[in-house]
Amino acid sequence: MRLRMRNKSAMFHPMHLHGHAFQVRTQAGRGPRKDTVTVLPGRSLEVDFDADNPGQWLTHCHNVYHGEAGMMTIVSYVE
Ligand SMILES: [Cu+2]
Repeated sequence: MRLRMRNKSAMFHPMHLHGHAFQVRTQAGRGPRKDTVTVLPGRSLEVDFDADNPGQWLTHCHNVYHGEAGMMTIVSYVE
């Protein structure tokens, strides 16, 4: 699966996906494997992960006050 995250704000957002590690896509190809990646202001990035853990997984900004303000959603899939 591929997630594309776009940061339209002027703030840094460390985005976290529960239940998986993902691989950050870079211009050079495959970047580091992580479970949290900072999306820079005005930038976007893509991450790939194996959909091998079916369920409902929270994904959110790790700045808690951002998550509480709404930067939180569910990634959900079945086997
Ligand atoms: Cu944030």
